[in-house]
Amino acid sequence: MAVSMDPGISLQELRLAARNHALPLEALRSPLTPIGLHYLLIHYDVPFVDPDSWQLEICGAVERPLSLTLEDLRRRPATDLTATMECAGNGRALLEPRPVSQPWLTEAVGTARWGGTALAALLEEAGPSRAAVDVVFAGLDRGVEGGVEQRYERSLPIDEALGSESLLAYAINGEPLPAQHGFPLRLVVPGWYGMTNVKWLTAITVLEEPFTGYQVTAGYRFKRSEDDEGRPVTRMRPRSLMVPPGIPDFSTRERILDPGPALLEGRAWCGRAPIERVEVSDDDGESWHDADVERDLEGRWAWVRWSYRWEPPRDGAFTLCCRTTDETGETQPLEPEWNVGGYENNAVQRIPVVVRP
Ligand SMILES: Nc1nc2c(c(=O)[nH]1)N[C@H]1C(S)=C(S)[C@@H](COP(=O)(O)O)O[C@H]1N2
Ligand SMILES: [Mo]
Repeated sequence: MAVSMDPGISLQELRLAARNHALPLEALRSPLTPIGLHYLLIHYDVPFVDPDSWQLEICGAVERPLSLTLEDLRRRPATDLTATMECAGNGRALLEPRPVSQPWLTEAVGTARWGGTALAALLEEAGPSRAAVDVVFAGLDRGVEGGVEQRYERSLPIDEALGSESLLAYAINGEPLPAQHGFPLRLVVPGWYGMTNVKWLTAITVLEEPFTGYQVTAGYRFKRSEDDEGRPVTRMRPRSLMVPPGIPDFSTRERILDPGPALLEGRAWCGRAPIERVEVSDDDGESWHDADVERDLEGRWAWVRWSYRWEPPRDGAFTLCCRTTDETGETQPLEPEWNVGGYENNAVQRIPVVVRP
């Protein structure tokens, strides 16, 4: 059996890829991603948490530090938030040269209905200092990254923490959070790339100076070269994906279609501005045709569904593509912008298909 694999993919990357799985693209048909099909990204190990002794600390530059049990959090006003989450490294393995890290192709994304309590209300109760700058969210998981031993920590600017619909989530799609998604509590910041949504949350610390932790000053920066200081990676760029049509060849994943019209469909999302349009191409991005866009989930932060009835003009090979444009006019590029960490690659997805005679 001929297996063609990029010879550059290392065992190290394969080990990461085997732990952290992507969304099978056929699951784009489902408005909410079934829990087991939502993508996963875990930098270190999934921590084992005893829910009876677990507590959330809210501390630092606050008037009233708080210690909350899971019961305390569950007794607070509950809200739901439907949000599409995408890993900032999605598309990394398609960059050349390939940054060595979790080798995502295009499908590190999922949409969930998160259940929990509002972050802003809880922070207001703790009373952040007027001089507050950043809020740091710490997970229970520890590891070494870039030579630095750390627990997983990310910060949000105080205005973002107080002004957004961010949620402290203890439920996903109506179920308690499973271990891999952050049991017992995770942060959900709608519109931001995945790394901001800290899992296994244990402490929220308000700072009066900018946070300088690894995951903000070293990790998750868009840098053109190693010496470039770069800029922080924040909100999701516009992106669309297509359910690969037809049937796949097992080993090459090439798609085989019967002659006649085919329904092309998929999803589009953006964390910066609402989706304006989705277009489809059957000639590798030479010409584009508008798809129908349908909002089948509630709220601003969920992906939209798109569909397009494609009439193959002949039999043979085609490269199908889709691209979306947000309300500010930002559209997906045909080629990615290379950067050191392999972040924010929202280049259009290309799906080679063969229409049989
Ligand atoms: N504590 C902690 N939180 C974390 C991570 C982690 O490794 N540890 N990974 C982050 C990254 S990079 C992403 S993309 C999302 C993935 O969330 P999911 O696995 O629930 O899809 O979680 C984020 N939160
Ligand atoms: Mo990520």
